[in-house]
Formats: sequence, C-alpha cells, structure tokens
Amino acid sequence: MPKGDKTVSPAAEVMLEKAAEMDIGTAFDRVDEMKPCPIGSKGLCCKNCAMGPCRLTKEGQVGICGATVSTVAARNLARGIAAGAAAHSDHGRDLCFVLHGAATGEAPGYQIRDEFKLREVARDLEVEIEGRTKEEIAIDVAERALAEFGRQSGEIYYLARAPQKRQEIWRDLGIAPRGVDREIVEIMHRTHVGNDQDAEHILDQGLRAALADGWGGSMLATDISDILFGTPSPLVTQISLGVLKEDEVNIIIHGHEPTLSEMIVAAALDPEMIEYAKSKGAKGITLAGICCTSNETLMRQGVPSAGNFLDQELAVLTGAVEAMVVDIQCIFQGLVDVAENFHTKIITTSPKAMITGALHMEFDEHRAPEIAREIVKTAIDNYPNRASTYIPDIQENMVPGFSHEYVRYMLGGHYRGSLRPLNDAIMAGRLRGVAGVVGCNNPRVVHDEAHFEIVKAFLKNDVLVVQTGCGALCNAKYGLLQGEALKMAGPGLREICETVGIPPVLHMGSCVDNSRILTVLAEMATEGGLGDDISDIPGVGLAPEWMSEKALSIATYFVASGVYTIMGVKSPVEGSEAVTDIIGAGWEEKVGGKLEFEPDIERTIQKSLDHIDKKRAALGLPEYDPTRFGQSGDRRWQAWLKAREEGAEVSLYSMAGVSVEEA
Ligand code: MSK
Repeated sequence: MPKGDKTVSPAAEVMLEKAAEMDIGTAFDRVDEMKPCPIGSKGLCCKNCAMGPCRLTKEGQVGICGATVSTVAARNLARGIAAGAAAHSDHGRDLCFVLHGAATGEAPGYQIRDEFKLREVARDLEVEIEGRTKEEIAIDVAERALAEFGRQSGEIYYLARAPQKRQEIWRDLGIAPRGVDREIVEIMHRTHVGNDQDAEHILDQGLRAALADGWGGSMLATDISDILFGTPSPLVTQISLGVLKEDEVNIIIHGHEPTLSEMIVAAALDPEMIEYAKSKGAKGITLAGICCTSNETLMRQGVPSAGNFLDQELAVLTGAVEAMVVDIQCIFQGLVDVAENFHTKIITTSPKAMITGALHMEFDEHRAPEIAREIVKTAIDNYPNRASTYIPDIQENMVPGFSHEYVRYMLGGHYRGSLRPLNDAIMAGRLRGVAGVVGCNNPRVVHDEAHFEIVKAFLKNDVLVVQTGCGALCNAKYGLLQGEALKMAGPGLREICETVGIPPVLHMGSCVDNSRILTVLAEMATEGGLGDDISDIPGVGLAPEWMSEKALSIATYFVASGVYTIMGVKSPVEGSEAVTDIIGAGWEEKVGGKLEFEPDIERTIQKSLDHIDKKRAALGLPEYDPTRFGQSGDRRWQAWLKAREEGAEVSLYSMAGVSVEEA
C-alpha cells in the first residue's frame, strides 16, 4: 500500500502497517474487496416490493410497476433522509426521557446542570416558568419536547427560531414540519410501492422530514444534552491514538449518546475505581472517545479523543484497550472480529444496538451510575489479560466546545453578547465568509484528506470554519483546532481570531449539534447587514467524506434552510439527471439552497469560494481582497513565528505571558 493511499493520518498509517503485519483486516481492506454495485450506487435499484428488485440502467427504462429512473432515485434518496432523520431524532427522544427522569428523581445520577438553558428552552416550548422549581419546569419541558415527536398537526415549536422570511418560505411551500415522527413515517408511506410517483413531490417530503430533524429532533437533542450535562465552553484536551496509556486501564467510549458516557466518565474518576485499577496492576484509568460520543464528552468534560470514525478498529489494534463501550450509530460490526485478536471486550449498551459476539450490558437510565460502574469494573478486570501493546506516540492539542451560546458570549460578553462583530467582519471583508465542514469519514476516499485540504484552503482564504462530528475530530488531529493553526489563516481571519482569542476552526459538537450551526446562521440573518434570510449569508455547508444516512438528512436540512451544500465521495442519485436537477437548481429556486455531490477536492474549494463571493456581491459587500488588511498586528504571534523559524520548540500558549515589548 503506497504511503498516504488510504489515510493522511500518521497514527492511522502506523496502525495500518501493524494490521498488515498481523494479517488483520479492517474497513480499509474490506473497501477494496467490496466493489460498489454500479446500479445501486447510482440510486437506480428499486427493492421496495417483491416484484423486483428492479435494476434500471438507463434513462427511459422502467421497473415492473412502471416506476421511472427519477421516481426510483428520488424514493431511494428520500428513504435515506428518513433513516437519517429517524436516527438523530430518536437520539433526541431518549434524552427527553432522561430529562424527565432527572426531574422526577427516577433517573438517579442525572441533574439539571444548566438551569439558564432550561428556562430558555421552556420559553421556546411555551412552558410556564414563573414561580416554579427547575424540576417542575423540566418535567413540562420533557413532556412538551416528547410531544413534538408525536405532534400530528400545526408546526414544531423551534421553527420559530428561524428568520421570519425562512419560516414564510417553508409555509408557502407546505414543507413546515408538523411533527418529527409524522414526517419520517410519511416518507416511508409515500415511497411504498404504488404511492407517490413524482420525483419532485417525493423530495418535497424529504425536505420536510429533514427540517423536522434539524429544527426538531436534533435541536431538541442538543438543547436537552446541554440542560443535563452543561452547555459547552472552550477547554483544552488532546486527540489521536497516543492518548491511550501503556500502563493504565484504557476504556474507549464510542457512538453518540452522552447519557451513558457521562456516567462512565464519573465512574472512571471515582477514587474507589482508580484504587481497584491499581489493585490489578494498572496505574489508573484512561478514558478516550471515538466518533460523536467523543465530541460529547471532550467538549464538556475534556475527555481526550482517540480519533474519528475510521480510527475505531485501529484503536483496538493497539492491543491496549480493555473495553470499547458502544451505544448507537456508526459502530462497525467488524470491531468484534478485530477484537478477537486481542483481549479487548466490545461492550454494547443500547437496547437498540446489539452486535453478535459482543458483551451486552444494557443501559437503563433508572440505574445508570450502577451500570456505568459495572462496565468500568469489567474493563479493569480485563487489564491483567492484556498481551503486547502498540500505541503510536502521536497526539495533538485541541480546543473544542464552541457552543452557539459561547460564540455569542465571546463576541460581546454577558451583557452585549451578539453575533454583531461576526457580521461586521464579513461586511468589511476581513472575513470572506463562513463554512460549516461536517460529517463522516468514508474509506472510499483517503481518510481525512478532503476535510483537511478543504479546511486549510478556507483558512488561507479568510473563511471562518465551524466543524462538528468526525470532520471536527479530523482537523483536531492535524492541529487546526488550536491557536497555532492561525499560521495557516489569511490576514483578516487571523486578525479576528487574535482579537477574540479563538482558533480559526471552531468545534461545535457532535452530529446532532449541527443544529447549533443552524442557530448561528439564524442569528446572523436576523442580526442585520447580511440580508434577512440564511440564504443571503456568504456561506457554504460541506460534508466532504460523508457516508451515513444521517449526513443525507443533515445536508437536506441545511439546503432547506437556505444553504448551498456540497457533499463529496459520490452522488447517490447519479443515475438520474432529473433528480440531480431537482436537488440542485430545483431546490435552489424553491428554498434558496442547493445540494451537489462533488468528489474533487479542488473543485469543491473553488465552488465554495465562488458561491461565497456571489453572495457577497448580491449583498453589495466589497469584493474580497486579502491585501486590504495587511499583516497580523499581534507581535507575540510574530515572535512565535520567528522563534519557530529559528528552530525553538515553543508553544504559542506559552508565549501568552510575553509582554509586547519583550516580543
Ligand atoms: S459519528 S454520522 S461518522 S460524523 Fe457522528 Fe462521525 Fe458521521 Fe458517524
């Protein structure tokens, strides 16, 4: 395997060599063995009834029922959106139950950590606040939130958080979601054989269900996680496989829901558990995350991250993991096979996700602390079974935790918190625009390459980047989520970041936390100066290494909210020109955003910058000109650059105490 052929991650590279040496297969190998079906990959295989599957290979061909290429491709895409919206939203529903239990006392160990946010959410859900205890409010918030899933008519509450103009667009088109579950079920109904057979009409429902996810299920998941576990603010932690420790019990938490992982964090910090680990010969307990469980726990508790989606099997290959504790979504079944070569226990915990061959220790919020301790104890008991280990000595610092509340605060403090300075910077041209670069890894493309290259190009072009999910974890591994990355930023972006004291790439959380990006966009649109709708903002959304149905739902709710969204890898509707047009020019005309699939990294960058410039011109803003703002004025920064050029191993943070005169 040529170097860099599979991944740009040095830690992953080392582990893939190890896997080859040990003859252990991973997703990086399976992808070569499994060629994609040329018909299904283009969206042209219909298996919605037992007359088929009908495999359509060219325009003009129809299935046994007469379904056309565009109908089949649209149905397949809509079903993908439905599955993604269901996954996010079911995650949100479970958090509502935990909040309810925390308030009634039926879920011991959970607390209402952010009462301020509880009150804000209560206000938006029209729950009475005055003269009530936080528990009384929380019970009503949980019940009102749960009712959003089963709501049958009207509109979900959080649509009111969108700019007025956007709400009117949704109402005029008849795509304002009535209830989360209803819109998902309706996709399944419409795409049943012999039902909705007009591609555009099918995909209108795709927009509606995706909105129910973004402004409904996902937004509720984010809000309730913040109420229960705290609204994130920046902190420093580490990432990559080097966070695992040779002489400690290593437990990896992987999946998405913070409900169990937060309890495992508490159990792993318990002095009794640490003593127990010592009694087994370890020096302590190290907890590390993978995927979005990692995002949840690193931004609130500073739990280090072992990596992103494609790092999951590689972490087991270190031989140093006593237990990998998984809950829902993005968990490879292949983990069990890899773990068979080591002592590692794969522990499933969700009643919705069991894996044959894994140890199942089911989570129940009514006795969460007890279950978490049992799991940690199981991992500790496994430590003496460890054989040889191989942990790459590679890790990087990162600064996660930029919730939209913190972004508002950092730009104006408690009393003047607002996004005004952000809008002003875009209007002045210091910032060319904004980009949300989110989503997964996909072994069909080089691991982490597209995320890294695209974000570097944006920084150079003064585009402020926000990231979530595995995309955020990717660029954290390469040092972009810390102050040192300002060396890659253009002069305007660098000045803004230096003034505010932020890295040029802002980590906003997990997959469901893409809802935080929607909130920021809505506030930018209503703040003034950048039009009056999200579609006016010079910004783009990207998922360059997407792989999951959740990514399809996320992309669709960004488009439905007015954002030009580009996904990489390949188009799942490539076989239908009509559907490609519907989600492109068609959706742009309807909702102001469009969805494109562009596998080429350079073209993705160019399309994004062209779009940002087009939006700037439409707003009458000055043309982007990086020479207008000259060099960064931060002399500490200049001193740091000089010191590095001279070969000194000095961190920018360590220079914080250097006076300007000294610098
Ligand atoms: S975990 S959905 S691989 S971002 Fe949220 Fe990562 Fe994508 Fe899963």
